[in-house]
Amino acid sequence: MHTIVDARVIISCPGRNFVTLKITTKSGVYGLGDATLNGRELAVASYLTDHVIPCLIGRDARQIEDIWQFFYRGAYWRRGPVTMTAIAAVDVALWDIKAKNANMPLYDLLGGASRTGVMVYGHANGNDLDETIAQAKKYKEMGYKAIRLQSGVPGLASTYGVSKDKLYYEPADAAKPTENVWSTSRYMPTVPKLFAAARETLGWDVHLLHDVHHRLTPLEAGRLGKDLEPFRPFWLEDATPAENQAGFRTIRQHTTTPLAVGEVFNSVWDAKQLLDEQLIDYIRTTIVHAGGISHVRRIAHLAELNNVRTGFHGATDLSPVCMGAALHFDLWVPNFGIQEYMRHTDETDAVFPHAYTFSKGDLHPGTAPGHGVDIDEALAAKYPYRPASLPVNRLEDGTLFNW
Ligand code: CS2
Ligand code: MG
Repeated sequence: MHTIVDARVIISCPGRNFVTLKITTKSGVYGLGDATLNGRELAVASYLTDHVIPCLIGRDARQIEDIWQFFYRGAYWRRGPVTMTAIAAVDVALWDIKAKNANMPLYDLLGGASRTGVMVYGHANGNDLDETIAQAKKYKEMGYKAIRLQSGVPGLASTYGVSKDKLYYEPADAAKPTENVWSTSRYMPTVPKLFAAARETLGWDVHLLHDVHHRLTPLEAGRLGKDLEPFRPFWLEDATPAENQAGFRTIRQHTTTPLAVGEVFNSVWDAKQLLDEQLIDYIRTTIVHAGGISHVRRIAHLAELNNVRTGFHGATDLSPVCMGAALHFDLWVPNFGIQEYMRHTDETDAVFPHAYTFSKGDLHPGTAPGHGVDIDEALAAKYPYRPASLPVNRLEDGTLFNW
């Protein structure tokens, strides 16, 4: 009944590429895991097909932890985004199967609901301050309690987070990396003006967030955090590249603005110093890129010991399968903070029918057994893979910089 008899990788591109792992047991019960790594989808698909699936067939699907350890310790070349995304897909699919066999929603299997709903934040962006504020007003009217603000920068042709289409933002916009131009000195003065205008227009009963997207030095991040303090941001995200975790000590010395980081992390080791030293306030590392529920649960527990809350990544390049599973985790985890919610397109939602719903600024995963997300394989087959890469950034003098 519990023996894994089939495991398949399904690649589909309903507007953007998604990679899904479907594991089926002898009883016919199957589980789904998201294996999408934006711009590196085929690398994960190959890792699963060539190195994981041959070792999965014949195993007992109930042994989630043993299977996790087999693919983590057994890989020898531990960690890394490709490996940990592949392991995550297996892990989430097996948790989906276990919850279906228990005939309970995944959050009940994890320990039950700790809250009535999952507070989410939407993305308001625009080419300039006025456009961004106008979008933010629409999100507030839609009932969002939290809104991320990203605006164009005068003098720069493009910048992170400002989409051509206001609701759906997809940064992987070409087969080969698009080259964007960046200027920190042009950017720095724009964010405090944006937040001042937002507070003026939206008031104080809405959380406001901003994503720096890895583009400042720790000292510059301290400066920006201090400049934003009068406007009480919910968080400043990815203020500086986090390979050098100690760099966050500098930011902490200069500002009380809450800090969020971790969407590019793929294991607890990427965050351990940040958590042990309480250098951040929210950890964004989510289940699709960090080994699945089994590993992110460890990260969340270490965060809990250090007054850090979860703030999972939830961009459109994480599939509805990831969103569905993340919402079950969010509903259960004691140190929940917030969940990012970039709505998927209608064509994506049609490929991935799901039980989660939005109401009054919260998402709820639903009570369907498992994580509540399925895949319409016939429809998925109608959207073939399309090469797509994330952009790169250069400074105005041509220096290759952080995107
Ligand atoms: C962003 C993402 O959602 C976020 O906070 O950082 O849009 C990120 O740029 C993409 O997920 C990269 O694929
Ligand atoms: Mg981000």
